[in-house]
Amino acid sequence: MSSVSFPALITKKRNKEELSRDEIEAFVNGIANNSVQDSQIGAMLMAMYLNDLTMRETTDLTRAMMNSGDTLSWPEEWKGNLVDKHSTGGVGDKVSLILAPALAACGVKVPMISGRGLEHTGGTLDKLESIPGFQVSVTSEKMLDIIETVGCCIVGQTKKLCPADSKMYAIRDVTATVDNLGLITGSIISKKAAEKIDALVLDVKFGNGAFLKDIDTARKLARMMVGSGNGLGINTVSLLTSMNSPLGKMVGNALEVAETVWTLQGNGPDDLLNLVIELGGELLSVAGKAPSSEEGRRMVKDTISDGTALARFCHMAKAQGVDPAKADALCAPDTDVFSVLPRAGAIKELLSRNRLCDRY
Ligand code: IUR
Repeated sequence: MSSVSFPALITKKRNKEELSRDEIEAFVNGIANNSVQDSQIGAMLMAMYLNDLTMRETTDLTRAMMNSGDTLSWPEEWKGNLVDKHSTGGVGDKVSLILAPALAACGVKVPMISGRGLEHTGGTLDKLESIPGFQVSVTSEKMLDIIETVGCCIVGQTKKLCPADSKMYAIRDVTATVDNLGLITGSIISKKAAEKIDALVLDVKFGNGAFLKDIDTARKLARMMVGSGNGLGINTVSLLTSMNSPLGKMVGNALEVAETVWTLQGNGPDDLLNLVIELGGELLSVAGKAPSSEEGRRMVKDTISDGTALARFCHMAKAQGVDPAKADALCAPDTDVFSVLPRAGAIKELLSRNRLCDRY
């Protein structure tokens, strides 16, 4: 759009009219190049919050946010093989740490960009950083190299990826506009779309330990995110899963890494293992890598029982900076994972008092 009047766009949305794709792009580009004032962003977010975004507006917002910064690019021969997973977050949710290497062992490529903890839920990056030496900040060249050799990596976001989202999120946070389904969808899916993946599975959690408490709202968000992902050409599927109790038995960064290793060794708790298998099966199916989700589930399960997922996890840890001897010690059969993880003494003491180890 040639010359845009931001107040006119705010007025239009305030008056409950739909914004066109060009109008949404103009506003988001204005956010990215600092030509829209923070007060205008706040006003637009509140207009969107109060009047909601249609599915079409949400997809256009997501696309514009994705295009506000760098996007990743991959070798031509990887086309069709790039997949990822996103969870809206829950207590004890260490699924990504297990699923990424399991998927890599199934032969797909997983350029997973993860986040930090939000409210009471821990972040995948914080969990991985409890392994001494694990680097989550890597360049895109290094990311390509790791995925080439390992098949997966789990890294943090750079400032250049979806810069409009960082700005919008900061303003949503102080203008009481966080919990709008269209805005949440734009924020989450734009970052996944910037990875330039072909397929995506979403774990949308509901319940008293989740960001969304009731299943109906979770279902609406799931539908919106699936619609937006598909609208951007990503084969997207979503599962609604309960967060009325923590996932697995371990909660806390180092403890969750320990439970990840135990699960990859075939000794994980059923709820965690089943969720990994369900999400992986749906993803492989929607990605066209398995003829059905049932077959996809079998593929994921096999990588855990034959040890190939654990081997990928160990390889990923080494590729992301962990001392090879330490990574081997962490993943070895019959290993004491706490000999590698920090605060081993304190954690062991806690475990022995709570007798949590017995359950394994
Ligand atoms: N995570 C995101 O990446 N964006 C959001 O808006 C929320 C969680 I809520």
